[in-house]
Amino acid sequence: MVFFRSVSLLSKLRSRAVRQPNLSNSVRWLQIQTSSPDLDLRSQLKDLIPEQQDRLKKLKSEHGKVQLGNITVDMVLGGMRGMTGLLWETSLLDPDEGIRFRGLSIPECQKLLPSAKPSGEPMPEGLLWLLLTGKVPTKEQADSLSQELRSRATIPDHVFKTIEALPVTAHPMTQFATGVMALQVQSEFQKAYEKGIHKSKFWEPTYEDSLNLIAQLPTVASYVYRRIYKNGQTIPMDDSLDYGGNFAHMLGFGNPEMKELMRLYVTIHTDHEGGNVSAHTGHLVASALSDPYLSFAAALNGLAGPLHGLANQEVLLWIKSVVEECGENITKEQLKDYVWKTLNGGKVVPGFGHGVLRKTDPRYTCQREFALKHLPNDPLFQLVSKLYEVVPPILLELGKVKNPWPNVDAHSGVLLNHYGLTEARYYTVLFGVSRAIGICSQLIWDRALGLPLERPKSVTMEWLENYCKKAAA
Ligand code: NMX
Ligand code: MLT
Repeated sequence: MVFFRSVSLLSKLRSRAVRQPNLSNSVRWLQIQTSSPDLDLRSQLKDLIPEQQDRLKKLKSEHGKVQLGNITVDMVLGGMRGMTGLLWETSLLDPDEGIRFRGLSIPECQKLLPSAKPSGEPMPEGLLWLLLTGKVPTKEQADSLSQELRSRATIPDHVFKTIEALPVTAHPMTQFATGVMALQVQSEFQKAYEKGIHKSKFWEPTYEDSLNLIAQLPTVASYVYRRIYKNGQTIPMDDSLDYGGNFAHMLGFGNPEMKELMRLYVTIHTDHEGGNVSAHTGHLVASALSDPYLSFAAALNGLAGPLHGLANQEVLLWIKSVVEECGENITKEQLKDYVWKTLNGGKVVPGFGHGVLRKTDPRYTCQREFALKHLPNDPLFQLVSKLYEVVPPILLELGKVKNPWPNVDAHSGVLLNHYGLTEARYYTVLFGVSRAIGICSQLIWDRALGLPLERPKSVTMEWLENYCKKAAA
């Protein structure tokens, strides 16, 4: 408990530090103090679990009957929007401010999490440590986790053979999810369950599966990329590189800026509280005690939908179609016409809108800052900037769109495209590798806290009509 408080204290100090720059040194000091020197993530977690179990027990016994709001018919018919119904410890989304990972905003993570190079982008390993423990790791802890993930990354040969059984033309997400299903045969949780493991120990094989899965995903994902786009010529892992750097390397990108982009990309895509389609699906499937591979494969299938993760593919394809039709130096008037043509064709403008956010996604903003720093003259980046001005007023004019502002997917493609990763159909796989870090972190806590089977009540239209008639009488 004390560690979770440290993070919120750290967060408060950070916001004070923004107002009082002379405090920033003490924040740096606090960051070092919040982490004990233990380099073993699993043993840190083991220490934290009993106090979090007690916390949940207390919450249930003291406040279990407190109401969290009213459920309306609109919510039932409207995809459960605004209905609080899930426990998700690793991150929380504020509609105006955006995501906080264990209390830390994206700019705070960029300042506080360890980086692979001085003043560089945060390492995804650092974020994994933060999501799991609520503590900001030291550089030594992040490096130790990098090393551990590399040691877990060997892939059984049958996984590649299973992917090879699919036509090379199969969508990259289909190939990737198939690879994850093939990895499932090594599940420690499944083996332990078959042997009759006591439920108080469920989190332990879940931890093993989760770390193995997170470690192995970049290799599987790179295999899919190199299979489809680079004649199957794979690139082995580099033992000197961290998680994000290695992923860029195995995909075939040696540029140090691309490695930095990959670290940032993976970090910001990891987690977005629990209600988004992929996280919710993973959590739901895992609630049946399906192991992390089964649960994450299900999550990936949700991520592959165009209203969710596939939107990053859709954005770049849409931008490229704009350029094809109107050229790179398109005027704002031409752009407006193109947006209206898309809407009048019964399609959404990809990369804009959100189920929860009501302001520009901070994940968009930090990618824009990356672009302003590294590729300000890239023509597609300039087009994305123009879209920021043109699209929101048009969506507002429609009168029904609740959030006209850009989301994470509006920006990611042009950055990847700039460094040579031009194959838009592949983009959702990158999102998928990243999302495993958030979903698996929460899944370990699901098991540690003994969260129950998820099973909400459904009703028919007739039931609702009768209920409303009775309520009105
Ligand atoms: N373009 C056109 N219409 C839109 C858009 C958009 N970008 N965003 C919302 N609308 C429409 C929406 O389709 C709905 O229309 P209808 O009543 O005719 O069905 C209406 O506006 C109200 O929708 P909202 O309540 O504003 O949004 P909702 O919570 O239902 O959906 C999204 C959220 C993200 C699915 C929606 O904004 C969208 O389709 N955006 C484009 C796709 C996209 O970028 N998805 C990625 C989201 C982030 N991610 O990575 O998952
Ligand atoms: C996500 O990152 O999962 C998306 O922004 C969608 C969401 O939060 O609903």
